[in-house]
Amino acid sequence: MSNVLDAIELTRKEALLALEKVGDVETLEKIRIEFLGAKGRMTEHMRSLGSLPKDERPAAGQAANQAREEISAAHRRAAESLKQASRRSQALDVTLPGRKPPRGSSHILNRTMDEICQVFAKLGFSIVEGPEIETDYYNFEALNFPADHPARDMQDSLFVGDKLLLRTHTSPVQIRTMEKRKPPLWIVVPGRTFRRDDDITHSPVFSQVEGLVVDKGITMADLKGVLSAFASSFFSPETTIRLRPSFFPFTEPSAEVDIACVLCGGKGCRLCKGSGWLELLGSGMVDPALYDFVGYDPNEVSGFAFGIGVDRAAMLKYGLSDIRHLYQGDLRFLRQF
Ligand code: FA5
Repeated sequence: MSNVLDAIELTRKEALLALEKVGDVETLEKIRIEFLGAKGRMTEHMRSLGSLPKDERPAAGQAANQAREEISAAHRRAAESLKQASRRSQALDVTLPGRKPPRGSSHILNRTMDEICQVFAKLGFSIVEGPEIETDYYNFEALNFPADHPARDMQDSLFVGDKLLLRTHTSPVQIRTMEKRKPPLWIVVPGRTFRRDDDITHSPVFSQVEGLVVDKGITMADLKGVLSAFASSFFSPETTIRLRPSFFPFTEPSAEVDIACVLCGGKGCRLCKGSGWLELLGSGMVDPALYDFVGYDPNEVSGFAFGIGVDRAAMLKYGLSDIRHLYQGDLRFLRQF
């Protein structure tokens, strides 16, 4: 009797050990055939029960049934864990090409600002920057806007402290640069600017590129020549400009510069409201009063300055109808450029 029970126990142990180690479905199937198959070792044990003496049969039968159930259960567990491992390896298919993380790109406003600066760099201008939080002195006073001067109303300002504000234009960098450097000066100043404005062509945050030239014998013809070269390089070679009289406290005479409408070429259309022209920037000859603030001699030097609205330049170049598209971060809009 103990021989039969020992043999069943040996088969059970060997089967469970083999199932514990199994690493692939082919081996699993071989194990199943060896232990549980029609000619397998457990089937042999069951068959041999009939030849045992009657009184030994129940115990041997019970041991054989129990061993078979245990082996079957271990086989099911091994099959399930192999299935799961294969699913996991499919989820991690190392042969698939990698997923590329989405790549960002330069915002259309930054690109426009770079393009503007590049045009002026080619004309011999160098780039200068200044602070976004500015004093009342540099933003207004030294640019010939005395306290309570009505021209301050043209730039609704955001103050952040006593006589401290978010700069309303890039013109303060004119003064900061002239204080530090002697002529000749040929500079452009790209930067962010802020006003209490908000409609389809005005944003509370916008950008400007300031230009300043101070040298010997500079005239209004130089201003027009430089800005014509800019317009034909930035927009298209056929783009013409016109100067329209205007007023800024820090330039005299002053001019708004318009470009021939980018849509109709000057014939008159919906975009230019029939006039054939689109306003691009403010400009003028540096008011000699500024030279007093920085210690230049107005008999020695003269100059011109301009301030390009970068947002406006981008809107004109790409035909945008609402400035707010530039600040909403909507990828469907941004991906078009
Ligand atoms: C000025 O800011 C002067 N500093 C420009 C200047 C420089 C004149 C040097 C003379 C010499 P103005 O307020 O017109 O000027 O603004 C210049 C340009 O900035 C405008 O033509 C417009 O394109 C842009 N701009 C002004 N306010 C806004 C705004 N809220 N949103 C978007 N663009 C604006």
